[in-house]
Amino acid sequence: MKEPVRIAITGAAGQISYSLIFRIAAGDLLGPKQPVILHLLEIPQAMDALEGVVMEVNDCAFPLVRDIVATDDPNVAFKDIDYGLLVGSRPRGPGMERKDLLEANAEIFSVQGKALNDNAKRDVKVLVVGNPANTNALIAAENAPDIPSGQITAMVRLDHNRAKSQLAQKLGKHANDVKTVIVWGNHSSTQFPDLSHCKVDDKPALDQVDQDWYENDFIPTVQQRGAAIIKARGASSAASAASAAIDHMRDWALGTEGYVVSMAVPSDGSYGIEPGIMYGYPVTCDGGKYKIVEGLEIDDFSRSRMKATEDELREEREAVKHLFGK
Ligand code: NAX
Repeated sequence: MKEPVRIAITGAAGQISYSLIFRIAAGDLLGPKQPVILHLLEIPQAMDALEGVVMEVNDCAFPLVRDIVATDDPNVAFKDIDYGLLVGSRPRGPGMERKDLLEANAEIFSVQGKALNDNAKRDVKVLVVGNPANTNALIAAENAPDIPSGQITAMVRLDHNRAKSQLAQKLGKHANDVKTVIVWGNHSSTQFPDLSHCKVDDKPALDQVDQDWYENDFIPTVQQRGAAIIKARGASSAASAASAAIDHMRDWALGTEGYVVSMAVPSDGSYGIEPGIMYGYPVTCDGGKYKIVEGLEIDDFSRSRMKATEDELREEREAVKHLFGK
């Protein structure tokens, strides 16, 4: 058996974590031969609930779980970690403006960025799920100058998976037959789920659907899918979000074998996107590293959609800039 790896999960008593922790403990992230030590972070008010989660993890007698650290201190939670899944965040309260929400979360993620900087392994892989995920990841990265740039990322994989599934259903195919869906930009309703490079059964997707369906049905359906889940379920996406978080981390750690997935990563200027934001890009992963797919042709329609979501991320950054590196 290998040495155990340390995996931190924040918001560990929340509903996404209630799926995520158990799937990681079962080996879905790093495979059935990789033991894990779970580091579970919560706020003080939720420590009783977290204790209940820990009792349940213990009751599963998972073969791969070597230890559990349950804490309300980010410095303890991030000590020597190899992986960090930052799920916990502040939900929008009554009367809270979008700006207030951005600020409240920026405070949380600046504290957690510093704690990552002070405690995590230098090659830690971090995924921010808690919303607003892209900008929270940016704040964490800005507060973790000793963690190499690019090791803190944000999740657009749920949107990517939703796009694959919507297209597969439309064409009566399986999601496995869908290749090179891209989600550009922000995990928000400005995201751009792009089919212009997508192939289904090795044929261009846009030759198999009409433009009207693409623009007026597919794109808004993917953009609004989170709201549709809340309406149907009475609660926001949880198991599907956990599954996407596992997909993101597993692919990053173990590789995609040339398959293109979407990750929000620091913009390096690729495709004309301004550096200094966390932007959803097409990537491939190999040897524990991701690489932005370069050289795709971008038409005018795609360009305007990519710009709209870039503009939103730039606005979000402006709203929280005062918390950079504080
Ligand atoms: P819950 O409200 O069920 O759980 C959140 C948990 O985080 C709570 O237990 C809370 O006590 C804890 N928490 C709050 N502040 C914390 C802090 N500073 N340190 C540690 N823990 C803290 O929310 P859940 O449904 O699990 O969703 C979690 C986050 O994921 C939300 O921000 C949500 O908006 C976001 N999502 C992001 C998605 C994405 O694709 N990027 C999709 C799903 C989800 O909506």
